[in-house]
Amino acid sequence: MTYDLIIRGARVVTGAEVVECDIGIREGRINALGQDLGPADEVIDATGLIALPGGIDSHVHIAQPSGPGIEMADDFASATRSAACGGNTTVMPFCLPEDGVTLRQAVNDYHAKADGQCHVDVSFHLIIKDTDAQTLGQDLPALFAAGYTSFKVFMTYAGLALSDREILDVMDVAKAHKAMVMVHAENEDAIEFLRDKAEASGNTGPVHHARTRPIPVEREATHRAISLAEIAGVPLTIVHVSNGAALEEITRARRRGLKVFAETCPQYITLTADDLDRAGFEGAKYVCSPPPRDSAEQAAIWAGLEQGDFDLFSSDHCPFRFADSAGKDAQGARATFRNIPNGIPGVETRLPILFSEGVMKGRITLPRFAAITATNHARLYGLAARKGAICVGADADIALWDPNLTKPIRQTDLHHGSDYTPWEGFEVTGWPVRTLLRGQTVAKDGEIVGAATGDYLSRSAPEFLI
Ligand code: DUC
Ligand code: ZN
Ligand code: ZN
Repeated sequence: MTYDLIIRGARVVTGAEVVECDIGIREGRINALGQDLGPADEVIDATGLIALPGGIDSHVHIAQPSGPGIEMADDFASATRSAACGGNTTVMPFCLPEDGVTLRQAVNDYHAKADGQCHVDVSFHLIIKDTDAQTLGQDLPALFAAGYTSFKVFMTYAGLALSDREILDVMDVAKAHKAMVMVHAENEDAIEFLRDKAEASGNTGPVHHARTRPIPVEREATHRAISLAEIAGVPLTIVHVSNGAALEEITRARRRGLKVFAETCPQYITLTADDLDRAGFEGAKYVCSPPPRDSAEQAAIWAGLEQGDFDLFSSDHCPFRFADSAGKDAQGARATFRNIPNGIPGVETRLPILFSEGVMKGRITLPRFAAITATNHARLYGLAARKGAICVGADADIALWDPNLTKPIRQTDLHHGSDYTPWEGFEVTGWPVRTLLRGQTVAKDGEIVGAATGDYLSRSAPEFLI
């Protein structure tokens, strides 16, 4: 039998093992793992490289409505170019309905933005901001059946935050349809109280974004979200966990037997609130929610990563341009942090940062890296078997990594639509040098290759709910 492609000689990360073997690919799928496979139409000599499952970034925001006059820096073309160059083969953005638009219409509009534009595969989570009968009784069930099997609810942001009762009603629908609930856990009333006080005292610079969202704001909401999920009888994922106290709520719930999954992001192991205190308006570049904390909390997050408390490591890519009145320099943003758009770019740097700081520094193993950057994302969001692992039968979504390549992160090397990276100058050892999507090279040596061949992925229920 002739393969379309053989990747020869890499150290291949297959589930719990790392083995030196060939990967035989036919018709876009992994057909064989073994020694001396052949013949093939094409051979990639990957000696000295590491073959990892293509990254799945299950938490990104692309072309999401962001309020009057504000524009996200990425469309689907630029975000997925950036994703591919960063070693990813699937991204999962959120579909947010604008006011007065039904969830179904929002999904249709979002597809129109993505169709034909994507350099990696994509699949949409839904954001539930309306809990009317049409949304919960009709739109959501129909969308679940059509393969949109996860959605996010917010406990913060005026206009987006749901009450506890609303969250319970949404969870009840999730239970009936075996969908995954993702929660943004921060207490809106507490933030509003602290924000009003800060502004009244003239504390209006970017660092006060972090100071008005202290750890108890997140810890309390995490505890409440878990309690609501326990009452409703559903599993849930707490996204972007930033600190040890919130993580403790999760590990405690798990010890009681609850199915609570935890996600963290590069900003919580590498940035601190001091970054929001940089001179002038520079701190705005680091405004995201929850905010980066301090070095003690970074250590707590690392401990969670090392001990296996985190299931998911995502970017929360939410890009705005810095020198732009439609971005971080929005109207009123210099007058008060309240008006600074929330979010930072990171889809291209997520994997290199964790590889360098985690794998190369001996904190996590390669199989653990694969689990929290790809495999678990596929399992928790209904893509298992096809995505997230190098195994026979799966799509040939593979990133080849050079563990000896050292270079700093530079905005000039990145492909996102933002005009800065929060990690400018951050030294990284270990970079993805080639990304293959269903056996086709989509990025090589930091540049995109070929046309936009990404597909839309309809999903099953999360693995543990089937
Ligand atoms: N939450 C996110 O998940 N992303 C960006 C902003 C936010 O609050
Ligand atoms: Zn969030
Ligand atoms: Zn997010």
